[in-house]
Amino acid sequence: MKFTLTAKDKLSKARAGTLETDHGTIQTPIFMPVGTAGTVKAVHQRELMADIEAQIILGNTYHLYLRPGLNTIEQAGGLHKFNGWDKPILTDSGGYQVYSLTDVRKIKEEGVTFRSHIDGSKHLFTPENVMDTQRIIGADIIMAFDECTPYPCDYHYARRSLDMTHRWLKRCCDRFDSTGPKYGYDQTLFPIVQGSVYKDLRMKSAEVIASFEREGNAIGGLSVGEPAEEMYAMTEIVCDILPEQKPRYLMGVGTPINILENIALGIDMFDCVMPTRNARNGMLFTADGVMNMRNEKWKNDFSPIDASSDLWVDQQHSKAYLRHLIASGEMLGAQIASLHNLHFYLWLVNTAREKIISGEFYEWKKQMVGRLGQKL
Ligand code: PRF
Repeated sequence: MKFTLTAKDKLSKARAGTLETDHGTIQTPIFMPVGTAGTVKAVHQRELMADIEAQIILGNTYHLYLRPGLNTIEQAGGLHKFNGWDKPILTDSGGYQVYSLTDVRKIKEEGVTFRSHIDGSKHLFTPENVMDTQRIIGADIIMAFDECTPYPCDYHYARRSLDMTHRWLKRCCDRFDSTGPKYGYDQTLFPIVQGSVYKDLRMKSAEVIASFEREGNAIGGLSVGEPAEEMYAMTEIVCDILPEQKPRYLMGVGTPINILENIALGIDMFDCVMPTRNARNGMLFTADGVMNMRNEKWKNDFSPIDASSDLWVDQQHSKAYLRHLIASGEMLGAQIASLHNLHFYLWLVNTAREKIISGEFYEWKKQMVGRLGQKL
């Protein structure tokens, strides 16, 4: 993997770059649609490529390990072959899903014991077996096994958890470095900074993570319920310590405004379920704020879903039609809304990139944050 910085904004810490993987080049800053179970929910791979122009998608170790299981993915020749997506894939380690999706769990030095949310069966994730699992899934970028602390989190718990996440990271690296890729293309491991909302813990974690000298670094444990200002403060502290020449990935963030503010602080990569999950509930993101498509006020509005968009469905279909589909629980409603939201998120990060390169990012961001904060 190779990361090259293309441009740096003068009035903020925003950067534009390129990240080269064996499955293609990613232009940063980038948003990665979430494809938890090997599918970006309600969006076909052909639409991801042609309509949304997604450059990389995410998969989840936790879900793929439980279903379809490693045997099937390995026999298919890896996740790219299995799901027919031959561009880059990043997998999260399960270091978040086991905490957010399973309630029966034990966190010990060895790893985490949990029960499947599907059939209640018992499993153990360790730093070692999670590396092996992600080798088999075959993602281009794989994530370290961490503990994402909840919010709020007591200082002493956050410190103890952080120390364990760092010890787990050493075990992740040892295992990852002593095994090779399974399918002939390169894989790389990103470590994850934790430390809750405590400045000293975040600084310490960023220093430890940087000292591992991996090809990219991630920030976890944010966007878990803390006020946005606290999230930005932590991102800023951490970005000042993480090496400039390597990509920085902020996990699970966020709203369009969160994305712009974090780009301004030096983040290069994002993922979030919000555009797809909210789409399925009838919420559309636009440059002028969010629209709730369940609202009566769209009932007889026959104007295009988004007149400013060049996405086919945004021009082809009216707000009234989409409202009808969503209100009736029609599958096509979820499909159109998901396409729209992902297209908007990709437009947002692509435009941020263009503005960083042209030197207009700071002004544009200020103006966009104002527009995005409106209610339609
Ligand atoms: N750790 C991992 N995945 C994550 C997070 C984390 O802290 C977050 C936090 N927003 C989202 N996804 N492994």
